[in-house]
Amino acid sequence: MTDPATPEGAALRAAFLNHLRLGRGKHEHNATAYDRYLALARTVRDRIAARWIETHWGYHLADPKRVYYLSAEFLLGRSLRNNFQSVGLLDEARSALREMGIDFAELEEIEPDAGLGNGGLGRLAACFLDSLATLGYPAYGYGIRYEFGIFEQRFESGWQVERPDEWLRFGNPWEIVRPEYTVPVGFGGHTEESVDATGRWRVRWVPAVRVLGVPYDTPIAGHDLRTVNTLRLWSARASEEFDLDVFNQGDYVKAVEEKTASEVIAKVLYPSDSTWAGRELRLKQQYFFVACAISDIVRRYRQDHADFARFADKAAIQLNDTHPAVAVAELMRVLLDEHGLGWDEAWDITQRTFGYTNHTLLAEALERWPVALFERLLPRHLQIIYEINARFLRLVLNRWPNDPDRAARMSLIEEGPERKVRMAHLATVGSHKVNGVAALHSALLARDVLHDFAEMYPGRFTNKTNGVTPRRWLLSCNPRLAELLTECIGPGWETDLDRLERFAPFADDSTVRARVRSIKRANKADLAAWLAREHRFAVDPDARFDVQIKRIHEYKRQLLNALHVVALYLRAKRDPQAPRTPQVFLFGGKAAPAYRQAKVIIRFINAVAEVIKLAPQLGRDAVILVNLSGRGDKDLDTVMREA
Ligand code: D6G
Repeated sequence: MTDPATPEGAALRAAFLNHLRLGRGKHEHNATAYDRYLALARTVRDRIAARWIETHWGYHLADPKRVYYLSAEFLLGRSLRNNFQSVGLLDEARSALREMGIDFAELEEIEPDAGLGNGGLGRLAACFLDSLATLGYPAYGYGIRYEFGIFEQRFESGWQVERPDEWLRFGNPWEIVRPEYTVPVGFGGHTEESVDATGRWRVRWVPAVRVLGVPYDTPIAGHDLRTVNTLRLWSARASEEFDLDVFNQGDYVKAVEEKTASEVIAKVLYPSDSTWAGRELRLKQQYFFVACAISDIVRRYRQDHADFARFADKAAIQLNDTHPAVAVAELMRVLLDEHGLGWDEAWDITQRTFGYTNHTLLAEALERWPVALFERLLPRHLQIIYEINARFLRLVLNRWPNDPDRAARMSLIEEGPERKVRMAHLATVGSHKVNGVAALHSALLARDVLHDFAEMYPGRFTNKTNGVTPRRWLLSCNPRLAELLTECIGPGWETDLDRLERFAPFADDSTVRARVRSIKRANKADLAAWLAREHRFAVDPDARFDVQIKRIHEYKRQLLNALHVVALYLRAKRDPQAPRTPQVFLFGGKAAPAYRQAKVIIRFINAVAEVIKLAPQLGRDAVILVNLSGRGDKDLDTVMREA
C-alpha cells in the first residue's frame, strides 16, 4: 500500500478503512469485494449526508414551495459512480483505491440495479430527481420501495425466462429507514355520516384493515453537492392492531399469514409496459403510496401553517401518469373529512396543487378501474369521485346543454356492463396543468384523447418534452467525450446543455474530428470487451454498431429492425463478393412476461443471431440480443459468491 497522493485521498482511504472495519467487521486483507463495495458506498454517503441535513434544515427554516413528484416507478439504476461524481471525488476515489490495490470498476459491478421501474416513465422520474436537485429545487420523490424490482431476464433456448429481482437481499447502503414518519393506510370498510356540533354534514371512513407505510429515504445529490434532496419510498408493514387481534384469538399461524398478506403490497413492481395491467393488488399499491405521500405532505405543511389557506402555494404535486391519480380523491378526503374544510375550498386547493403528466395515447394503456373494485377497496374515495363527477358534468351540461354525448364522453365514469373509473379524466379534472411528454404527443393529446377537456380548459394543456440528465448520460457514462467537450468549450455544459452549441464550430477542426473518432473507437472497444467478458461473444470494434435497447414492443419495431438484418444477410448470401460494411446489431430489451408477441420477437432475434453466427461468409458481422440483467447468464447469487 502506497501513501495517497493528496490529503483528500488520505481522508477517503481512512474513511473507507473505517467503514470496512467498524461497519463490516473486516480487516482489509480478508474483506470480500462485497465488503469493499459497502464500505465505499458508506464513505461517499457520509459526504452526502452532511449536505443532506443542511439542505433539509434550510427547507425547514425557509418554508419554500416544495415540488412533490409522485411516481409508481423510479428507475435509479446504480448510484456509486453517480454519487462520487456529485461530490466531485470520482478521480480521487479511483486513485485512493488503486493505491490500496483495489479496482473501482470492479466494486461498481457489485452494486445491484435499483430497478424500480419498467422503462422510460421510471427513468424520467429518476432523471427529474437528479435535475431538480442540481437546479436547487426543494423537491421530493414519492414512490414504493418494491422488494422485487423489474424481473431479471435470462434466455433458455432463445426464449425469455424471468427470475425475481431480489435487489434488496444483501441490503441497500443508500437508504435510511425513518420509522418516525410511519403512516397508517386504510382499505375497505364503510363510511359513516353524521352532523357535527356546528351543524355541518360530516363523513367518516371506517376502514376494515390498516396497513402501515414505513418510509425509506434515499439522498438525491445534485451536481456539485449544493443541494441534496430526498426520494422517500414506502414499504408496507402489517399494523400491530391488525396482527394482535388474530394473535389474541390464539391463531399464531393465521396472524403471521395475515401479516404477510398486508406486506405483499410493496413486494413487486408490475412488469407491464405500455399496456395496462388491472389487478386488485396494483390499485392497492397505488392507493398505498399515494395515501402515505399525501399524509406526509400535509404533515410537513402543518408544521408551519395553522390552516390550509396557503397549501397550494407551498406544495406542487406532480402525477407521473395516472398511477398516482387517486391522490386527487385522497387529498379531497383528507381536507374534507380529516380537516373539516368545505367542498369548494378543498376543491380549489386540490386543483391548484396537482399537475398531471400523461404518458400515452394508447387506449389499452389508459387506466380504468372497475367501480365495484373501488367500492370494495376505497368506498369513501368512490363517493368523492362521484361528487367531483356530478359537479363537473353540471359544468359541462351548462356549457353544452344540447350535447349529452359530450357529457358521457367526459364523465369520470365509463358506463357499460362493467362501470369503470377513468383515471385520466380524474387526473385531468383535478389538475391545473396537463402535459404530454413530446410536442407531437401533447398536440395529439389535446386533439384526440383529451380533446373535449382541451376545449373546455384550453389553458390547462401544455407540453414538457422529456429529457435525460447529462450528468449521468454523458459526463458519467462517456468520460472520454466529456473530457474533450470540457477541453473545447470549457466547463459548465453539465448544468447548461445549451452550451454544447459552442462545440459546433469544432466540426471544421480536423484534430477535434480525429479525437471524436478515436473516442468512439475506444468506447466501442470497451463495449466489445464487455460483451466478450460478460456474454462470451466476440465482436469486431471496427464494425458499424447498430444498437436498439428498450422494452420489447410491437410499436417499437424491433421486429422491423430484425427483418432488416435478415434482408442484409440474404443479400450477402446471394452476392458474397459485393462490398459491405461489417455490422454489429445489438438488441437489448425485456418483454412483459404476459406479452406473448414480444416474447416471440425475442425468440426470433435470438434465432437470427444464431444463424448469423454460423454463416461463414459473415465473419465480421454479428447480431446479439443482450440479456439485460447485465450479468451475462449469472444470477445474483453467483455474482455474490464470486465477490
Ligand atoms: C431527509 C433528510 C433528513 C431530514 C428528513 C426530513 O431524510 O436530514 O431530517 O429528510 O424529513 P421531513 O421531516 O421533511 O419529512
